[in-house]
Amino acid sequence: MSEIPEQVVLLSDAGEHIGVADKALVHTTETALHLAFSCHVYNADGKVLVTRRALSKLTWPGVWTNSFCGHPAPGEDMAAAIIRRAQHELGITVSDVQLVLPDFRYRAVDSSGIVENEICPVYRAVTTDAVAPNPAEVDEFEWADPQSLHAAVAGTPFAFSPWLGWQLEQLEQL
Ligand SMILES: [Mn+2]
Repeated sequence: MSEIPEQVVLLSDAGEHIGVADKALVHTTETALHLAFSCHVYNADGKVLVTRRALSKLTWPGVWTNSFCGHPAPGEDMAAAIIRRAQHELGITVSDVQLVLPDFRYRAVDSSGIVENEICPVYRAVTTDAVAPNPAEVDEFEWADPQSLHAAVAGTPFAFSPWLGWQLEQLEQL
């Protein structure tokens, strides 16, 4: 069975769509700027979902990070991409999807040398579902008190994904 390779949207420095690329080929040591999103999922108790990236992932394997991230497919609505990835990575349905950092952008280099380079608007969403992680994406997860997570990431940012640290810094300034 063959699958169409997952594609990402390439962006100009001004954020205009300038093309598409295979997701599997875009993340290299000279990754071109592309469109992504990050999502922070909350439960009914106000806890935030923190996930540990699968050990098999190309970038930042085994690193603790925000609930989930993804790349919208060319022409795909961002909310639709978020709902799709929540189901794929975590087996959950999310609702009340809110854009909280529309202009978030970052470039980071993994210890392997692989670069992430994204315009990556940040969303928050809620779920009432039990998390059922896809082992190809998520190794472990925890529901954390948001203030405790902020303190941990601010105190030891090296123990988390770089984008989580930058996102929490910017969210604190809202
Ligand atoms: Mn990416």
